[in-house]
Amino acid sequence: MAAYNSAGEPSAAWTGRLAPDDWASEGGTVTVRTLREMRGLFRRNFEEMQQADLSEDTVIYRVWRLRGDEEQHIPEISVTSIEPGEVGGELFMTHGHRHPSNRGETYMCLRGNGGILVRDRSHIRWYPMREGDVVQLPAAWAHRSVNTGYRPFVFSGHYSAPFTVSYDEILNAGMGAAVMHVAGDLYEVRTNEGALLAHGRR
Ligand code: S6P
Ligand code: ZN
Repeated sequence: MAAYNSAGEPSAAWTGRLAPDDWASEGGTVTVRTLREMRGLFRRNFEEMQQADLSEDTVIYRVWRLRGDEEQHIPEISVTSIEPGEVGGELFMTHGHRHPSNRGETYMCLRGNGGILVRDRSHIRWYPMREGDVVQLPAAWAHRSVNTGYRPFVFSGHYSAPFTVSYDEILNAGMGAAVMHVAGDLYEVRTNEGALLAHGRR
């Protein structure tokens, strides 16, 4: 984005608008992730899910992104909405990724209840979020968001342009922990080795 047009006048700002109830969007792009695209990420294997009658077309989350600009240091903004639900007890979540080494990110919860699972080498942490909570993530931390509630969990993410993240590491090695609905209103965050990291109410 050039700050000035060819006549030397300030150019128009980029604008966008998202209506998160129906995902009507002006500007920006909307990406929909279904269970089909989450193959291999939930603990329960895909064949079991199909037997459990969870359609491959089940929407897990949607992401709206409005571009930023690297040269002008305009950060990108995204809004993600994760549906409520679970797969074999594991609560609906995003794929998860890591950013390039010099780019962290700020998250803010707009609606609902959820949290962010983060991992840096063998350190795994859980940050629960409800409306108004902000979490700032250093670049080295891989992160995945999880809806722990009964309504959509909606949050914004703010990061340097352009959007370039690495998904392979999470696909191959996971986050090292899972957020499970255990009984009633309770959820637990447990490492792959079974240690309890956190628990809370949905
Ligand atoms: C980008 C930011 C979010 C996620 C979005 C979906 O840095 O963290 O916009 O991209 O929540 O998650 P994922 O793991 O599918 O990219
Ligand atoms: Zn991110």
